Amino acid sequence: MSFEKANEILKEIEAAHPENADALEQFRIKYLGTKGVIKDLFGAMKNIAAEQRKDYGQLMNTLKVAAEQKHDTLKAQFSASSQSTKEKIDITAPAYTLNLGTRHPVSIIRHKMIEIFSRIGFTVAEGPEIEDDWHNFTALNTPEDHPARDMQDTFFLDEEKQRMLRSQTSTVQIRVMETQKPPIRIICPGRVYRNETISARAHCTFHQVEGLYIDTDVSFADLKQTMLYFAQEMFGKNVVVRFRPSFFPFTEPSAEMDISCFVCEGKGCPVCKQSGWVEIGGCGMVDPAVLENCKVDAEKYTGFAFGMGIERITMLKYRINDLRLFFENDVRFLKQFESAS
Ligand code: 2NM
Repeated sequence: MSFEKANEILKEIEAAHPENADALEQFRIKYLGTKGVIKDLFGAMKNIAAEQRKDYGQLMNTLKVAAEQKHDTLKAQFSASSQSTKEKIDITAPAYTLNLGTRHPVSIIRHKMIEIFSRIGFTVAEGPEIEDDWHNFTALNTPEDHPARDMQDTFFLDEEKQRMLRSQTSTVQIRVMETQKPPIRIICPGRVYRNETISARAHCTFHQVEGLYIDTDVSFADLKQTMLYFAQEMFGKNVVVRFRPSFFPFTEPSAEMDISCFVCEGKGCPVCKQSGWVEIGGCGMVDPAVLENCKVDAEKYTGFAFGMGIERITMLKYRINDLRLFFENDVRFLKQFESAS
């Protein structure tokens, strides 16, 4: 090995023109490979006279850098051009089919409920799913020893029971009453959470639409007429409603709402379990204590509220007999409700 030899190789590198990726790889192996020319030249360093070693070393570096630069530049060029040639688009190929999904039955009924209530002046209000004790319990007049405050019923997020997954969407109504002045006419659709054993009729998460109407002179008659309007729009003009006395901490008086069975028109069938009536939700006049908790003047204003489970309404409407079908996401079930558009 000598300076002449090294200079010759430098010229060779500068003159080389690998024309494709394969040739470039040959170039790399020849000059830069572990058994390549440059490695050889470095190995010969020990045979160079001591006083020339520095110059020789510099020449070696020039060589190495020249080979590497040529390699890197060409490699970038080849890979850029190979992509543009490989990815030619066949414009005659048939288009991919877009597999559109269908709306979930619970969503269809949620939309229908919103549509019905919006026709009589209710707007949609939404709020957080992670709530605090005030909005989920205390403002709603729920006593300290109420079973809903039990770990068995509510998913608490801390030991102190200060944060929880909301167990009803009335939490949203508290927020609206706290921040807006009456008249208030809202529905609150949304997901709620309860610590239930999963079965054909119960799940740890489901959806509700709760309604709230607050103004001067709102009466139980307004509540009854509103629910009748909803029931007939949803289930048919022949349906009537029935109210049974009940109890909720946040309403007084409170009632359970039934509709006459829209399947058998009250004669008795499996849907109404031969009773002629099916339960669709709960309701009542908002307790003055709840109004005062939200700084609404209970001397001046009254209001009604109601709550319905969307899954329950959906099951009635489509005659679905097992709640778990809603959460299994089996397309054979889901695609029966709305055609893809
Ligand atoms: C129900 C039944 C009865 C209700 C009460 C309130 C509020 F915030 F005004 F106090 N919101 N929703 C209510 C009343 C909910 O669900 C079965």
